[in-house]
Amino acid sequence: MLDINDIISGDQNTGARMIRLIEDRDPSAHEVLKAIYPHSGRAFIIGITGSPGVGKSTLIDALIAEFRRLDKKIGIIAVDPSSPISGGAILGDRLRMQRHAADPNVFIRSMASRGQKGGLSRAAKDAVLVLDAMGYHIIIIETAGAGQTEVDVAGIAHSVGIVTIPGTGDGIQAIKAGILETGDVFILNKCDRPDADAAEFELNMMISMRPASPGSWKAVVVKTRALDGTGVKELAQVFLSHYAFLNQEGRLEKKKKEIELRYFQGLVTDLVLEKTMAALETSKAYREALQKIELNGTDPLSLAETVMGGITISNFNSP
Ligand SMILES: Nc1nc2c(ncn2[C@@H]2O[C@H](COP(=O)(O)OP(=O)(O)OP(=O)(O)O)[C@@H](O)[C@H]2O)c(=O)[nH]1
Ligand SMILES: [Mg+2]
Repeated sequence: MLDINDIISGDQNTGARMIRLIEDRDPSAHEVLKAIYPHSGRAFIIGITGSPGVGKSTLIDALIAEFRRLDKKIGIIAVDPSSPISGGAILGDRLRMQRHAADPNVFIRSMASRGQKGGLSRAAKDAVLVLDAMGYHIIIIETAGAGQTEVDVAGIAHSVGIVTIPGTGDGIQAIKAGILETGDVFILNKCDRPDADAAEFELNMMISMRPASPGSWKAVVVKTRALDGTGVKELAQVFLSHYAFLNQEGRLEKKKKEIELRYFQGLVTDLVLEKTMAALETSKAYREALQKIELNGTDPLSLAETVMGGITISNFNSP
């Protein structure tokens, strides 16, 4: 097992090893997570989501620089990235990339969806816990908002930024209704493109149609050009003002409790599945059922009910 003190003291090699264990669903990860849990809960967690290619990684790269200027330690989890964070590599801007890479107060990891039983959301949440315990002030999770392994970023982050771009295709129409509801900050990136003002107008319209309760956060639209950093300073400030807003009237505590509840439910679901399957796979009834399917094609629906004993599948539909 990893030495939890190395995680708490912020050792990046140990942090990276731990995230690999989480990715691999290594059983020892669970014990480490338990041990570091009391050291977590201090970070501000930002989710950045949006269709592939809208510029999330480039934006995050610029945001890192902005938050570093405010002397924040920054941790990044990129979930299932198709392109790397640190525009550096893409831009050929080596200086910029090296600045972040050499900065001991910045930690960037990506996570892939390979072999994830409990889903990538659970793995991302586990990884956030690690970065939190490592002492990062701000943790940013990048997820692609359109894809099969979609991560429920609103179920993990305190503040959700949704990135869109002007024009058709990957534009505003691409925001799914469910995602629109969860956005706290709407980032209109690539505003060097034509139609930025029209897109901003449209976004504001959509936001104004969301049902708002009194005292709730009013979503903000921020126009950016991640490539040259235009608007990124303002974007950082908007996230920080959302954080200040959450810190009033117990809002952050309430949100954290909701996130913990969802985490707990996910953990229980995973454990029920794991333990039930482990128990079943060694049971006689299960082995017999497998043979029956192989031998004479008994209907799998009745067999599933049989192996589960008294529990019939229709029970799952009862209130
Ligand atoms: N014109 C323009 N291009 C940009 C801007 N921001 C990012 N890009 C470019 O858009 C492309 C995609 O950027 P990424 O940062 O990789 O986008 P992403 O959303 O992280 O993409 P995935 O991780 O693949 O979902 C790159 O070629 C960037 O250089 C911008 O403000 N204006
Ligand atoms: Mg990316």
